[in-house]
Order: sequence, then C-alpha cells, then structure tokens
Amino acid sequence: MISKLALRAFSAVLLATFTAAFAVPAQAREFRAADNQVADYPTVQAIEHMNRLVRERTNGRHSVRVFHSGQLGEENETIKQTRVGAIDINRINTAPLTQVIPELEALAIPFLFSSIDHLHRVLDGPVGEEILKQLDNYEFVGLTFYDSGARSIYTTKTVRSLADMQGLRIRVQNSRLAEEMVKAMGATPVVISYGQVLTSLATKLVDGAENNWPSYVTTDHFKVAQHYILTEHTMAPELLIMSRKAWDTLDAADQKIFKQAARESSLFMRGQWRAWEERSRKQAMEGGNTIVSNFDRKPFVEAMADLHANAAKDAKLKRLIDMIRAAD
Ligand code: GTR
Repeated sequence: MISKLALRAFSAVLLATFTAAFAVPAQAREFRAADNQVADYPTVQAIEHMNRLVRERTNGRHSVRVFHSGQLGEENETIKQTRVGAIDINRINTAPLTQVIPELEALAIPFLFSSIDHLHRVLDGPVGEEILKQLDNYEFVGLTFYDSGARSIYTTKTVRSLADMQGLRIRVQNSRLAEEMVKAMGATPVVISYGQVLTSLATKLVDGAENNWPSYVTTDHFKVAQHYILTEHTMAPELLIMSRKAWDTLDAADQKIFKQAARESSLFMRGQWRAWEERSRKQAMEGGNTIVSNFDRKPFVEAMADLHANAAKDAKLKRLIDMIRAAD
C-alpha cells in the first residue's frame, strides 16, 4: 500500500514537473547599448563584462548587446534616441551630455580635479551618487561612471605654450563648456562629431583636437596631429546611462542586478585603464610624435578664470563644484 507520505511526495514532484513544463518564462530581452569607441576599447569591453554578469545573474533572461564604433550614431544622436527609448543603454562622455543635463558641467569644468584619485573620490562618493540620481529628471537612469583619464590638446603644429594656441582651430565635442574653454585658450572652437575628426584633421579643416591617450591613438588622430601637449585640462568621465523606458521594463530585482553589474563593470574597466593609457602613449611615441610635457601649465589654468567665475554664478553648479573641491 502506498503511504500517505509517499503519495504527497509523488504529487509534489508531479506538480513541480507540470509547473516547470508550462510556466511562462519572464520575457527574455536583449538590451541594445551604444558606444562610439572601437570594439576593444575599454568602455566597450566594460559593457561586455556587464553583459556577462547580467546573463549570469538573470539565468540568461536578459543580456546587453553593445553596438560599438558608433554603429548607432554619433553622440548627439544617441542621446536623443536613448531619451525616447530607441536605444536602451548608452555609454556616453559627460561633455556632450551637458547639452541636455547642464548640472553635469560640474564634472567637465577645466582644471577642477587635481588628480585621478580626486576624480575617483568624487565619482565613488556622495557627489557621484547625486549626479547619477539627477539623470532621473531627464528620462535617463544613471547606471555608473567609466574612467576617461585626462584630456589634453593635440595639434598638427607644435604647441609649447598658451601663446602658441592663439588663432588655432580646435575641434571640440558638442558642448558649450568645451567651446568656452577653447575660446579662453585663445583658439577657435569647431564642433565636429567624433567620427569626423580624423578627416577634419587630415583635410586641415581644424589644426587640432583634444582627448585622452587611448582615444588619440585608437582613432588614428595621432597619425595626423602629431603634437600632444599634456594640458590635462579636463577629466570629464564617461557615463553609462539607461533609457527610462527600458529601465521600467525591469522588475525591482532585475533593476538591482543591472545597476550592480554596471558598477562592477566600472571597476573592471578601472583595472585596465592605466595600462591602456600607457600603451597608447608608447604607441604615439614610437610613431615619432612630439609629447610636450615640460611647459608652463599655469597660463592655461589662469586663462580659465572667467569660465570658473561664470560657472559659479549658477547656484546648482556652484554647490556641486564646491563639493568637488572639498573632496580634494
Ligand atoms: C572620447 C569619448 C567619446 C567621445 C570622444 C569625443 O574620449 O570616449 O565618447 O566623446 O571622446 O571627443 O568626441
């Protein structure tokens, strides 16, 4: 005779089998992420890392597919598309995003961060948290920051001083602040999208641009603009943002998984960034480029006095700037 206990166990197994066979799995989804850097660039690799974590932690229900090399468009386009939900996730630099979120200018003000450690302290602390939170007001969700090192000026002619900048045409990102900065250096800013910079340098539409080491090298800009002067004028980080629409399709537990995976991908990338900078610098040197590191940086800093004064007129911005300074 079958005991009551065995019967109960048998029906439990039956029920479990039945449920497993007929349960509707939560909608599996592939989230599309945009990045305008090339496939092996650290930010793209970081998103791939995030994808691995997301897949693992959602048992393959969700994944993130990165479209690198600007396949989904230039930054000003992808910002709009992320806002309306046509792109789910976007890895974007702070500077162009300031056109939509002015508060972000706090991270892009020239000569505000004294070192990468200072920047990390800010991004990893309450200011970084507050800035990510502010994205909520713009139909975005701030997932994390990625390193971008320091940006310096590079040109087709040698620049050894602020005086040498006078009259040069310098490509800038689509950012009011970047334009103001280049004007303050005595040069003429020319807004050009990232994908067009190489041609613009080669055809002499501009005399130079500015970027970090890995961008300078992976774009081949270093082959045409062979003079790199270590102004290290900004440390505006990269941001990983999600469209509110895509975010709202996730339940609370998955939202947590996405955010956590993004944070971990940021640390993963941080571990690689220094080596990338070093490798790119070496490549530029081996290419015969001039690297100007022994120059008077003070005039560059002093030239920003009006820009700093203007920024301080905005109460919201001033508060963030003060908090950033206090974290030094
Ligand atoms: C890079 C950044 C890109 C883009 C580019 C630029 O450092 O990673 O997203 O903003 O600079 O100068 O346009």
